[in-house]
This record gives sequence, structure tokens and C-alpha cells, in this order.
Amino acid sequence: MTSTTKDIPTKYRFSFGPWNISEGADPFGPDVRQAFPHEEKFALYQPLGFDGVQFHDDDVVPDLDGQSPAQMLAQAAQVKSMLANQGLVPEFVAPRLWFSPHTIDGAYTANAEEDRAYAWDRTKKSIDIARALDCKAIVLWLAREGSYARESKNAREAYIRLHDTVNAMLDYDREIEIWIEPKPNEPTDQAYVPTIGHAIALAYASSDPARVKGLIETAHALLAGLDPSDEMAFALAHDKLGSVHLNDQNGLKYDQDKNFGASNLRTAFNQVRVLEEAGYGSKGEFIGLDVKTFRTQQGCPVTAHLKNSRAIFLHLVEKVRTWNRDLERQCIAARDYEELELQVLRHLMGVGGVG
Ligand code: XUL
Ligand code: MN
Repeated sequence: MTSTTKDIPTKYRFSFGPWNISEGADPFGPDVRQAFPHEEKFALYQPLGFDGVQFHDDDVVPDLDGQSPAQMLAQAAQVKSMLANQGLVPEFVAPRLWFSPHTIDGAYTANAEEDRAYAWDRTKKSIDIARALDCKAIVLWLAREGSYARESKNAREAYIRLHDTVNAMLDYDREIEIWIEPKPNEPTDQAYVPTIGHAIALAYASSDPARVKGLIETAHALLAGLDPSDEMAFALAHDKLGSVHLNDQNGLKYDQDKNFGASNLRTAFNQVRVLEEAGYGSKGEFIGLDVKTFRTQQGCPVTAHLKNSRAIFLHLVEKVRTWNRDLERQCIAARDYEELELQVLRHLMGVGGVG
């Protein structure tokens, strides 16, 4: 476990993925905005205050399954120079294991051996792409690892398969880190690895625990009925918070990817507080956003949600830094948590003073 004390305020750097600028389709309707080419998105990053790019493997190499190894590496090299030209760095590459006909029943935990073989092959390609970009982190969002009908899979065996996959990845490349992004449901009914506790257990059980961490998304923690700041604190205590996907979620429904703080401002404040107190970011970790604009939003490209979520994060950093720690200590010493709560709310509302 680690405890960090921090003297110099962290200067945060921000990242998002090209999928965060989307065309607005949902399960009930088609695109409502024109597609904006990925390669043109890179020019938007710096002006918006972002310098990290999160990638799915096929954000780097479109139609990845249809490309030869040489074509794949040539395309990755091209993206690498596009990033360099814009002063950007790749934060991570994530294998997209939920689109292919081979991943209908899951990927590493699919019942059919040929589907599991596809998943492993695709994972090696993702690692090769990351290496070609000089990127060290592979994110595993385990989209379809889980079940719709509990009896359809042997869950114990599924967890063993996930563990074996993590080890095989660590073996395949001795430098990568694996960041597991837990989510409790959607698209499956019941997902394996639903919380950061599950992810970190997998990390410790792996052949190289120092290279396996977690990525915590606010909305995913809320969907599990957990407090995202406590989830982050848990990972930080184990020095295993590889990255975050800050966003928000209004209750237990589909994964909303709302703007950071839009539904749960106090919860957002506490995430920033926990990150600040642990010195998160001082070793180069990104503040990653995974936010979606409203389907009603017009224009192309739409970027206000990214700018606004970043701005809210920075406002909350200010709120954390100006929070009266003496008052906090006094309230804690007197075990007067009613007063503590009142003062937090007043501080968030910008109402000065006491009482
Ligand atoms: C899905 C999700 C993904 C991952 C990356 O809910 O959050 O976008 O962040 O694969
Ligand atoms: Mn995410």
C-alpha cells in the first residue's frame, strides 16, 4: 500500500478518445450528425486543452481484421507521426472485442474455442499497435465477458481464462502495462470483473502484479452502486490507478457518459479531492474523460462537452484547494459530521463563512 504526501500542486493533463466525438446514434435511432474524420480530430485536442489520445485498436487501424501485419504497422506509423505533428501522446490502446461476429458470446470467455482464439489474436495485434505508437498501456474494457443467462457460462472457468489472458499478455510484451476498466453491466446483463476490487485481485494474482492496474470510470462505479471516489481511493492505496474516465451517471440505467459533475456534483468533488490528496497525475497519469454529448446537440464536430467537463474538473480542483482544511480537522476532531457536511455544501455552493 502507498501513502503519498504532496507539496507541489499537480498540473493536470487531459485525454479523451476519438469516439467521444460521435455521430449521436443510440439504440433507438440512427446518426444525427455527420461523421468527422478521426485524423482531423487530432487538430482539435490542443486548442481544447487536451494532449493525450485514448485509442481503440481500430481507431488507429480502421478495419483491423482485414489488414495484413505490414499494412497494420504502416498505418500505425502514420498515426504516430500525425500525433507527433500535433504535439499529442497516445495514452492507451484498447482491443475492441465487442464488434466482430467472433465476440457475440464474449471474447476471452466465449464458449467457442475459435472465438477465444480470435480474441487472443486481436489482443496481440492491439499490443503490436501500441508498441508501434510507443505507447505502454493496454486498456481492457471487458465488454462482453459476462452472461445474459447465468447458466450459459462457467463463471469460475471464465475468471481463470481472464487470469490466463492477463498472464499471456504480460508474457507477449515485457514492457506493457494492462489497465483493466471494470463495468458491472451493459452490454451484458452480468459482467465479470464488475468493480475495481475484482480488477486488482486479478492484478495481484497475475505473474507481474506491478504491470497490472485499473482504470476507473465514474459512471461504471455508479452503475455498480459504488462511490467512484472510494473506488479510486482503493486503487490509489494499492498504487494501481492507471487512469480514470471521468464522467457522470444519473442513477441506475444505461451507461450515460454524462458530463463530469452534471448529475452528482458532490460526488465529482470527492473524486477530485481523492485524486488531489494522493498526488494522482504527478507521475504523468492523465485525467481521462469518457463523455458523450447529447443526441440533440447540433454541429460537426461537437466538442463543448469535452471543454465543459475539463472546465468543471478544474473548477473542482480549485474547490479542493480552497477547502478549509482547519475547519475540516476541527469538525473531525469534534466528530461533528453534521457541521462538516454543511460546510462542504456551503463551499460547493460558493456560500462563504460558517453557520
Ligand atoms: C465502455 C467504455 C469504453 C472504454 C474503452 O463503457 O467506457 O469506451 O472506456 O473501451
Ligand atoms: Mn470508459
